Amino acid sequence: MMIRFLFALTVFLGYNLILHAQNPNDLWLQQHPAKAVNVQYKSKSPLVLNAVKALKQYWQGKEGADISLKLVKSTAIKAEGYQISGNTISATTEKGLLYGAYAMLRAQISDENVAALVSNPSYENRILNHWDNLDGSVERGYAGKSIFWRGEGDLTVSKADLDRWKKYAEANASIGINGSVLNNVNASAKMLSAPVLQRVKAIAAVLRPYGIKTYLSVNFSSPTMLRDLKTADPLNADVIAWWHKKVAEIYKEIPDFGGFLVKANSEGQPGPQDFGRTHADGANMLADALKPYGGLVMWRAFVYSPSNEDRAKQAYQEFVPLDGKFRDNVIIQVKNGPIDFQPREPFSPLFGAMQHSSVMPEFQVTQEYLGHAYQVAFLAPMWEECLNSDTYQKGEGSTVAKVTDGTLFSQKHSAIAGVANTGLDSNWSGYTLGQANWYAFGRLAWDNQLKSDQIADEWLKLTFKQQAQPDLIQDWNKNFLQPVKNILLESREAVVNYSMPLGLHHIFAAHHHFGPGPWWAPKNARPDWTPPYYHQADSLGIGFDRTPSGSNATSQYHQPLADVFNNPDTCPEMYLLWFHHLPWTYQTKSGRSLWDELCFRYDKGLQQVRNFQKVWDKTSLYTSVEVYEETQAVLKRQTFDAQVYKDACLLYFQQFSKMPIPHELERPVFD
Ligand code: GCW
Repeated sequence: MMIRFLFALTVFLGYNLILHAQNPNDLWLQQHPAKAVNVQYKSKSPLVLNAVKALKQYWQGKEGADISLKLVKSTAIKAEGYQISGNTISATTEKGLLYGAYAMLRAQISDENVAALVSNPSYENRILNHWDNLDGSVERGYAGKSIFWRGEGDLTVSKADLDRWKKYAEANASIGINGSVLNNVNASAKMLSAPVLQRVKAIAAVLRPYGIKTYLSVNFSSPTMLRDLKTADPLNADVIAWWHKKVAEIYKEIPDFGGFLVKANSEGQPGPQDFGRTHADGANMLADALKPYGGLVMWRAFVYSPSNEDRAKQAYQEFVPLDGKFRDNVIIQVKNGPIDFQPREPFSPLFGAMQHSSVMPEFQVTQEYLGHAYQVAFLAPMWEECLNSDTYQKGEGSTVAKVTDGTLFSQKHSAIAGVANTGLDSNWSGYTLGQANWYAFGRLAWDNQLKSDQIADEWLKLTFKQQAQPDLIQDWNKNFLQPVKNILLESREAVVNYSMPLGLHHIFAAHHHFGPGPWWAPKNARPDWTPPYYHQADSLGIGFDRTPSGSNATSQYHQPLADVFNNPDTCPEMYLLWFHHLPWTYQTKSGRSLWDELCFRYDKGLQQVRNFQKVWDKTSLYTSVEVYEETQAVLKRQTFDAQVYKDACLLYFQQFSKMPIPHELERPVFD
């Protein structure tokens, strides 16, 4: 009797352990017992073998189904695209078969309808940028140390490295990412040294069978920094020869190397302007070296140097005059907004303005300005907002998506980049819900018309549905999916509300960019870092005048947008203080004064996050204990942070407005 009881207890405990154990490394590819599946395929290439492996490892469809992978000729299926009809996955390339296999697997759990659908990627190159340094640190990384680098002194490749890179590659392939830039745009010249290139080669070898090309960020002064030359002038014959030789050396080791990402003449980084040359001179010199091998140059338009000019205007001023002067293997990489990855910015006016150059969006997956890994912020709504912004550059409907993906301008290459949020943390992204941002970036890069709702839905189903205990699955949608999806979908707006609503921006604390600091100024600060630079709060009002009476940054937008932004009555309220300096008593759309509206928005953000806590608290049965408690802790911290933001900012601004906090907001903070 006792033995039977103990046996039953063991089975029961074991059962619960299995249900509650989530290997954090699983990401959205859950290692649940797969059903049997037969896969027919002809090619033995690593890409196809990985497609077969994925199907066998994760199959949740009909037991014993027969699936076939077919390479076909088709004009409808573009390179890397696929078609699923019935049990057949067709593609014109092996990469397409791999993506088709993952799409089929995704559909089994997310209920997405992929049947008979041709799916082609919006962008040819879908790339993660890692701001990882050789010493293992990650700039703006909140998930631990680099997954690629451990320090110059330790370039050996361990079994743990190989396993991790493989898992990373598999996760990327499952969402269609096909490129990785392995190091920080603030690049060390040592990246191009022979021993480091050996490690790059080893990484590339792991990523390749998953369809991922390897790229490097390069320091423009590498020839001088590596002490080979006395100049890095892009028009100097020795410099040109140096880069040609270096590129040849790289391709000898990595024949499918993707190319270079370059941050030049920005935030102190060297660049062609140091030699009186232009961005085009610099980019073209590198492009010429890469051209014979099919390599690309992604030249960043994030140029930022101290000046008395409005910072939001700088990139447009430097780059638009160069439109049409870049080689066809150069892509200008433009951050979503004109300043710097703020919780909300209008789109960069460069989108659609450079009609004779390839232009690609750069999004930030890591939450530099959105609470690091301490706050829940699902970023798909932010990227969706940018992609769907109308630039009007070719008439109504010229969205950022359409001016960058080749729909409106015949770009030789199209691409999109996301600054990764990955690190050595066992949950990869610092907090588990942060994985949704990695997932979302990949999905939007594949299909720039996807809706945030669908992406959140998919990610939650893939990540959590199979963990639910069988007797709870019936109520899973109601008790877990819907409420948690609402948290995700509302989370970015909540961050905007409690940190910088109504178009306020860059009022962060110090260099770490976490927490409020509208008062912050370093010693002997440059003019653009001295308050009230970004918020311009004074006794008369608040906001940055970017209309013709101010910096006139609005003139960089195409009509009718410039006019829409110029008029505070037509300017979308979410950008109000981005473009206007308005009196504290200005009447906002709600009928409240600007001051009262500011108070309400800050408070709303706080209440939203407090509500997220209450909703999440009810989900304990649906996730592992670790994820439940970890998310609880994140939301608790976030509520605290939101309170600090609200109190600090309102107290600071109140010294200028000299107006009282609205009575309605006088209530206990936490109920
Ligand atoms: O947002 C700023 C960051 C820097 C970053 C820079 C850039 C890599 O604070 O850390 O440097 O942008 O995008 O180059």
